[in-house]
Amino acid sequence: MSLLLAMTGWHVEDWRARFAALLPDMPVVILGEPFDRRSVHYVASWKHPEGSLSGLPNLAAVFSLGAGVDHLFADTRLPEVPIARVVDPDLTTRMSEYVVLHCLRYLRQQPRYDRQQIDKSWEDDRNQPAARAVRVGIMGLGELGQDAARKLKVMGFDVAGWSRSPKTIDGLATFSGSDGMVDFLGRTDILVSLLPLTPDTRGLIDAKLLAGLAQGGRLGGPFLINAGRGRLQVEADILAALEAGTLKGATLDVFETEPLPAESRLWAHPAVTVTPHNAAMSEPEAIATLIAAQIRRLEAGEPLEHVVDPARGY
Ligand code: NDP
Ligand code: OXD
Repeated sequence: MSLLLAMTGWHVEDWRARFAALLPDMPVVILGEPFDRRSVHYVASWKHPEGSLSGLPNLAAVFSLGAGVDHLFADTRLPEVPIARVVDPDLTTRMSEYVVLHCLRYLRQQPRYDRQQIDKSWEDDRNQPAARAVRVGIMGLGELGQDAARKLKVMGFDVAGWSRSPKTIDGLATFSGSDGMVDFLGRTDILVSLLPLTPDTRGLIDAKLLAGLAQGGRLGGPFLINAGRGRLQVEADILAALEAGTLKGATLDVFETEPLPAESRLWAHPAVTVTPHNAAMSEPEAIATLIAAQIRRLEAGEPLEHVVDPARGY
């Protein structure tokens, strides 16, 4: 019985070493190296090549090495076995750090001071809004969205959230579905996207959505932070809104095409911050520990945790 690691773009050896230490009785095999397909009971995947998981007759479960599972559902030949994703405090904490960092950068006007420093310009217009006067709207109130909301509230921001199904969360204004969208956007100065990529969310951050954001807020216009998935956003619409001045700035960790192509205008845009899809990286120590515990649960006849619903796509 073996665990197959099927990943692209990450350091597979770090994961192999970590899983081998955690599961000493389970051989760890790597996609691309020779292995017996009948021996594979478990797969840990990050963007495995399409079709590479078919023909594994004893497969019992597939583990996403990230919180998102769109990379799995992109495979039209994905075996029909239970799929579990990452829900882990290490990853969640990393994402909240990213969200709080970039909300604070906008609150404290840091991009502007970075530009002033390059110009050796000492300008202070004495306009520093309080966090309580800045309205953050989080799209996606799941594991990541709710933790980010809690931490933004500790910093004093006025936080609301939007999700697919209605929610009641202490101290948080909540909105849901297409009915709640207009009111949610209309009270948002900093829009944070922590949505999964599904057929319903693809292309959601477009010209229409951006036009609905609050224009009269204390930051002088709205900002966007997208750390969900790149295909949620229409990059041409973001650039157009920045150029029209209806969007003041954007921090993007994820892109329609990754790595972000050299010719993308986002790279050099003065109002755009680009990070290389690492808002919340999966750290092998923490995430292999989570998956090894899941495998031990299955081996002990206990149910898998954090199972995703293929019909919802997340
Ligand atoms: P969860 O599944 O816990 O939460 C997803 C949230 O999105 C839920 O609140 C859900 O609503 C909401 N949602 C889903 N579809 C819709 C829709 N059509 N309309 C409105 N709301 C919707 O996911 P996580 O919080 O754990 O992760 C979110 C995403 O973050 C991941 O899928 C991944 O894409 C991204 N991510 C990015 C990382 C990075 O480094 N950039 C790292 C980790 C994750 P409801 O509550 O009603 O179900
Ligand atoms: C994830 C990611 O989904 O890193 O965990 O994008």
